[in-house]
Amino acid sequence: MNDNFDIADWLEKIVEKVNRSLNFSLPSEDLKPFNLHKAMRYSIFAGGKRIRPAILLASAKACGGSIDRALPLASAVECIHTYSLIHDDLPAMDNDDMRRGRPTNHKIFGEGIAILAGDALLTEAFAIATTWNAGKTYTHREIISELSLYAGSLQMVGGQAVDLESEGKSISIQELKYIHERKTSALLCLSTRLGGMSADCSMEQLRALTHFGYRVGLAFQIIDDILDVTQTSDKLGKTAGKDIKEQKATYPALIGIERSKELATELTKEAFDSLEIFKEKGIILRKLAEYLLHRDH
Ligand code: GRG
Repeated sequence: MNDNFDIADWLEKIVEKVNRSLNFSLPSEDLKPFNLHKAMRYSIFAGGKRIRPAILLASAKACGGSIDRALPLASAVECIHTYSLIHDDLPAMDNDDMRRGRPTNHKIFGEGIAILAGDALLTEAFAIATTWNAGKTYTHREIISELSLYAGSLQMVGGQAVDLESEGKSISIQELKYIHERKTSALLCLSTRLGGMSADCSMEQLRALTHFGYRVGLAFQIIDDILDVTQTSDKLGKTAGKDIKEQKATYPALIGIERSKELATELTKEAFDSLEIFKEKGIILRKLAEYLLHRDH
């Protein structure tokens, strides 16, 4: 594998694989309760970029593992991510009408079913993770513990709670970092870690993957904040310009667009440094981080 590695092409193949795996794992729309299963599948197959599964699978490759073996863990993380988006869009949270280029889940299925679809996707994530074939280093107990920690109140849900309570208040850059680390970096760290664990990674590799996931996660959120100001709703597949309208604290609002871009670039460079121990096997992670830094949606 060399520097000409085509990340867009690789991502396209990964999206297909992850979609096949999710289609296999999730209950069919023909099973009762029909509407609930329809709602779960509506958001899962709405065209998400599958960034977290891609990072998980690239982390497995960096540690010499196989994509097919890591796939159930990639699907589990995507279920958690999609649940968080469905719940985030609810009127009680961010109150959004558009996600992944379509009306949000509650706009189609109603708030009650949207809440339940999110609940069921979160639960399904744990069921899918149990179908993973454990190797010689990490057990299901460790995998479940990772999923619970990074998705729970100390990480993703915690970030969302502080974000919710900060609405309409002016917050410091430290507080904004606390929110971003949990709302966004947490699932990216979870992805890198599970990818490594699926491949029996060493402690040193796990530390490097955690460092990489954390930096790329923060950079990802800063870019997300910038795109909210610079792109159209059509391009993003969700309502653009919402952060300014609702006077939300974001990196561009606190430090300006140019400094935010510099910060995302610095974080990505730091993420590259943590890939050194993987030598040429880290190329997909490196290409992914570069791709995410320059993305336009
Ligand atoms: C409701 C428990 C709970 C948590 C919500 C993920 C989240 C926390 C809120 C969604 C809003 C937001 C800005 C989250 C930060 C992470 C982020 C940028 C999500 C969007 O991820 P993409 O761009 O989306 O990978 P796709 O649709 O491509 O999967």
